[in-house]
Amino acid sequence: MLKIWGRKNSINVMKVLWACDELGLAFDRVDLGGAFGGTQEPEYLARNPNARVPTIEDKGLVLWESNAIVRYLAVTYGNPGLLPADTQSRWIAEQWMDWQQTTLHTPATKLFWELIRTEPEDRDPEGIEAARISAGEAWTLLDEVLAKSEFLAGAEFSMADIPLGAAAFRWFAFDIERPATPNVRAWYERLCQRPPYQTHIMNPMT
Ligand SMILES: N[C@@H](CCC(=O)N[C@@H](CS)C(=O)NCC(=O)O)C(=O)O
Repeated sequence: MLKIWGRKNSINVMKVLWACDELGLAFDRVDLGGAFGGTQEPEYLARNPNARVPTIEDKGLVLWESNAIVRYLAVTYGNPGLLPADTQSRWIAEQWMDWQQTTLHTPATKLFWELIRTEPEDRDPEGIEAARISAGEAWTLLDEVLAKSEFLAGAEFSMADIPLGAAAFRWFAFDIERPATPNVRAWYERLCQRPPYQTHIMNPMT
């Protein structure tokens, strides 16, 4: 059975759990990382020398990096389901998954750590403001894309929606001013209708 190492309040673990649930895949998950510790244990480092969560093992393959895992699950179990049906949409999906890691991730992570994991008196107001503006610009860019299609890689939900969909829940939950992005909001509300999103993403941030 597919094995997953990682605590379920990690956004990167959430992506994997959401993908599994979309695909109806059974898995065995071990709590690890954060308050659970374990990322520096030799046994874990042998699987994931990057010492982060998530890590999976499936059919003898050990894999880490959340978006790579979502891609693996989509290609292995998600056709049809999470893998876009046509080749061009497949590469558009890949593009948005990379964009989440390279463009949105840094400001989104700054906001999360400052607003959720840092006491108000210890926060970095200038850093929060810079991250808010930077993330707002990224979501505004996405708003133009989502004006033209229901989901990121076209008319159907796909693997592309998972990394950015996980980030969207936090973005709309933060107590901050956001630019108007009606198309992102409508896409997010479509995601909110999906039971796997409700189960794995729509939870209090800790
Ligand atoms: N690029 C990696 C980042 C993984 C990562 O930074 N995971 C965080 C949790 S979201 C982590 O392992 N933090 C240390 C810990 O939980 O102990 C991925 O997408 O999987």
